[in-house]
Amino acid sequence: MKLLIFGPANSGKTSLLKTAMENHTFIAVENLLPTRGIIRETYLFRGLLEISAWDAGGQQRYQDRYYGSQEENVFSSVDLPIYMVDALTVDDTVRPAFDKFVNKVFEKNPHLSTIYVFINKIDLPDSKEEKVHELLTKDLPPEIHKKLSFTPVSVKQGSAQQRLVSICDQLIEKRIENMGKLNKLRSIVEELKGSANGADFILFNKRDGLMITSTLGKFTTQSLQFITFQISALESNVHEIYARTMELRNSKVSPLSLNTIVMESSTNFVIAKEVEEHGTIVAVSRDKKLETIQKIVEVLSDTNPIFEKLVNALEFAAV
Ligand SMILES: Nc1nc2c(ncn2[C@@H]2O[C@H](COP(=O)(O)OP(=O)(O)O)[C@@H](O)[C@H]2O)c(=O)[nH]1
Ligand SMILES: [Mg+2]
Repeated sequence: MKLLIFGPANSGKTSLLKTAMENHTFIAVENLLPTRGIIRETYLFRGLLEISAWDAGGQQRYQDRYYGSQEENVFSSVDLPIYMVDALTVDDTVRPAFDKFVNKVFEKNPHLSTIYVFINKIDLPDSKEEKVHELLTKDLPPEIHKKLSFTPVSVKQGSAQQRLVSICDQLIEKRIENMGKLNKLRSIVEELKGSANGADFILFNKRDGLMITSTLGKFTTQSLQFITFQISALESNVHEIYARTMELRNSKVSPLSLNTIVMESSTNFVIAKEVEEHGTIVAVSRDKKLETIQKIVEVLSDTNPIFEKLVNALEFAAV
């Protein structure tokens, strides 16, 4: 699936992709260098939908190439076109650049139903999103206007990412192959639950941190804010102690891998485990019996057939 994001330099395009698809915080991407030319990146959104994102640097010298020698390559076979403008700039360059993009996208992709327009940075006090909307829509032919979907957003506050996620979710629901993958993963997490005293399992996609599926159906959580479990002071201390213990036992030290974390509340166990490089699964037990934790650990062990099935299903989705 090809996502093409366009718009003037500095409107927030790269910030949006990095925060929504790679789970970086806004602060981490605040000092990005301007994008030079087009950057292409492949994402597996929610572990299900393969997205090839084309992020087009906005400077004029690049713009000329997009509409010149690179036109066929840039504008053909677009599935998800996004135009991003900032809500502060109202000058006479804004509308011609927008018209050019809209016309070219529909010319090259006559069957596309929607171009999504993000009016960004509405968190800023001098944001003029209504003026910008007016500027972009004034005297637009109705047949074009009805194919444009405008949303005032802020990458800084997270509403732009929410909007992008919901657009991509709609795409997943329209695609049979994505729904097939999702149903398969759903039935695997149900199997895990059936073998673990009814514990609930929630599966996350690692790169974007978004939930893929769970035994509780769809619900919203924050995206997981880690890519791999971080080695903190505690873990390096544990490693020291382990190494020393093995030395005193005259045994070999094998590398400690931190891919499972067990926590407890007064009534539950909560276990988080990495599913190879693709995902992270979190289990919440129904009780605090030792037998339950044993079952969860067992079912999540690398050699358990259900867990293997989960790894394979996620790998398959990643192909
Ligand atoms: N206040 C505010 N700043 C933003 C927002 N989105 C992006 N920025 C900032 O705008 C600048 C340009 O962002 P960038 O993603 O590089 O824009 P691009 O040229 O369109 O890729 C960066 O300093 C971002 O931190 C937003 O929603 N609010
Ligand atoms: Mg950029």
